[in-house]
Amino acid sequence: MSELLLNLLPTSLVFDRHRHSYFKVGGGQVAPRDERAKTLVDTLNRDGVIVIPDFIQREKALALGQRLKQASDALPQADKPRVKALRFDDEGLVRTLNAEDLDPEAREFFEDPLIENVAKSYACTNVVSWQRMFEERMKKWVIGGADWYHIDEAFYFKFKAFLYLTDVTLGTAPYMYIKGTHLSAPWRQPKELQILKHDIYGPEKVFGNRGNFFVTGEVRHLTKTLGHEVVTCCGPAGSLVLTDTRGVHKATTPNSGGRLMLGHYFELPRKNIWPPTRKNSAL
Ligand SMILES: O=C(O)CCC(=O)C(=O)O
Ligand SMILES: [Fe+2]
Repeated sequence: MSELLLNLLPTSLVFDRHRHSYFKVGGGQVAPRDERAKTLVDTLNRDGVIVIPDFIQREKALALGQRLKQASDALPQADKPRVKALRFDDEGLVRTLNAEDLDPEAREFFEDPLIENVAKSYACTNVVSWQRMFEERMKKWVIGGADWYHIDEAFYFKFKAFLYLTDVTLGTAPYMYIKGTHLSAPWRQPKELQILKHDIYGPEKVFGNRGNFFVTGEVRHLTKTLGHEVVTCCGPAGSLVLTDTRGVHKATTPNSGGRLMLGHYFELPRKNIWPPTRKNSAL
């Protein structure tokens, strides 16, 4: 696709077809395995986010959080090739990759059959378990890069499952989501086009940033004018958040205390859809 053509594309024509053709590339969808999975998938289709407060027992989750924190603290920046603690000190964030190797209960979460089934029913058969992290956001008042509303991707799929390992309240870094913003809509089109151009041509060609962040006026438009509801995903340790991060969402700067969680990302491998061509027909 030439740059000129990309700029001239009638965006509604391209993007309205996107959801359908994208999931076709992904091998179709599997059926929800039971009524519970079906309810979760239906809710995700409508809202893009769901919180299940008692996915695992609170005490078990708290204990797992403490064990993982100890294990992660003991890791150097890059320990073994697989298990790595990535410390983003300026954002007050530590991400330990492949956290399933640190604790059998963490592995149990990453291999949970219900979550995998929901990912494959909501998205598509070919999504894979892509990133398995223990995430620490313990530093109060340290602002992180994801603390403003944004969408992760325009076309590339990310389905995320967060298991809270501390009690998450308004002051302890809840995940926030603007319901229904994962669905195709005219307001998404300029954003999607900017992200697409940025990902293909790089920042110097699009004269600016990736365009996936939202300023206050844009958020107001979504919530006040279009009536999308903001959900602040609080819950005790053991709560599970399932979310499609193509919708508008953000992290929250911790102010009264920190948050520990497991983060499981499912993705359709980028090579299957990227760059968009006639063959993979993602566009
Ligand atoms: O840490 C969070 O609450 C969410 C961060 C975020 O933006 C993401 O995982 O896509
Ligand atoms: Fe994000």
